[in-house]
Amino acid sequence: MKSSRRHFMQASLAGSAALLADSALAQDTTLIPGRGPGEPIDSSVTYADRSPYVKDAKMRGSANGLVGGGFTPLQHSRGMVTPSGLHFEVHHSGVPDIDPSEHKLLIHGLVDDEKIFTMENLLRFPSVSHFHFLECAGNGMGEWMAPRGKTVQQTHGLTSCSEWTGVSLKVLLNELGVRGDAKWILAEGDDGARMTRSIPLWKAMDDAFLAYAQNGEFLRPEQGFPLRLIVPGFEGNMNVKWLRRLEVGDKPWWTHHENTEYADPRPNDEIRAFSFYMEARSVITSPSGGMKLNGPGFYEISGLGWSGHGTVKKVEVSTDDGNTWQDATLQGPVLPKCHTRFTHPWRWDGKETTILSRCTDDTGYVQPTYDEMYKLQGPVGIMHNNAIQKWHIAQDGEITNVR
Ligand SMILES: Nc1nc2c(c(=O)[nH]1)N[C@H]1C(S)=C(S)[C@@H](COP(=O)(O)O)O[C@H]1N2
Ligand SMILES: [Mo]
Repeated sequence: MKSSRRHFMQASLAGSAALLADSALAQDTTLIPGRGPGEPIDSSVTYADRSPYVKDAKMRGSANGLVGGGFTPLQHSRGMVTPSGLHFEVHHSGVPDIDPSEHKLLIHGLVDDEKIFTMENLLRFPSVSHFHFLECAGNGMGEWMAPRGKTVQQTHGLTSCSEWTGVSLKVLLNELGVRGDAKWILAEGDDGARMTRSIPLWKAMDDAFLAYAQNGEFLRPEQGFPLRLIVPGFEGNMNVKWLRRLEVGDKPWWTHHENTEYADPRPNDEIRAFSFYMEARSVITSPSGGMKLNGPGFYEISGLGWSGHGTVKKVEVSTDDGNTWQDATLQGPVLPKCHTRFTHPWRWDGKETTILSRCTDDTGYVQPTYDEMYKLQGPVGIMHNNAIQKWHIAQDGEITNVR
């Protein structure tokens, strides 16, 4: 357990051996007496609630009406999984009400055998299950020009992480027989938006899958019930929800979302279409914007790192505005294309400072600063903002987004 020893050593290096000063501990040392029986068991409950004392971890809406969705309260997150009821949502035309017994998936185009699958058919195929993050390419788009979000929910809340279960796309395509000239696949959703995206065939044959379950149960309506595409590590938009049609072709379709919103500006007036990957990013979720430190002393800095290219190799934390950096502990599990929790012990001396984190993935790619992002996209970029996030800590402990 090398990492936990390092963790402990860093903690003791940061000051005296005791992590919490006596004044920070409960003063009343009377033992709590044993309890009598609890509430009678309610056998009519069909789906359990959270503790009534847990009220703060709430979704936060970004829009009303049909276009928009909700942000994950990352400041309250622990570990690497997002509870399904707190998974962020982005809808382009509301959430359709689909009866799974009537839902069908058509696979056609450059295949030997065109087929329509019912949900019952799909559930009979061999299943796969993987933990993956899903991040909207527009996560943090409001932050390009100036720090705007108060909390990490507002600045980074369009990323979440679930265990997804379903059928490997390769297995289905092999069932139909893909023709030699095939290179791309169009995925189409069964919502009013008819969301369509072109997926390269190599990705479809690599690790893409059709998910019908999330965190141990069938998908939430908001996550695409009864069937969605999961394209691990690729921008959220390509993970088409309420999937109804896959068309195999020999070139991309250049759909609305490929032509406009999801293309990125590059130097010399060039545009990068088909960015695909969500590149390595990290953010400190605690302490973070909108929180207040309760006096000097020990705090655990905790956050999430992720990369659409593979696994998180390391996350470094700076508690002095980027002058010095230390390796954080990766809490594990460390899985490919998945949120990875990092922690770092810190003793705050009560002085004004800025804390930030920087992620490196297993390709060697290092999360950029805003200055580096500007060189690439200009200050008016919209999508694929993976720049380093800074939180300022004032002398009174107040934490603000300085980006
Ligand atoms: N059919 C359909 N699929 C869709 C969308 C949509 O509006 N309709 N939104 C996309 C976008 S922009 C994102 S970021 C992800 C969000 O997935 P989630 O709502 O499950 O978090 O779904 C994608 N798939
Ligand atoms: Mo998105």
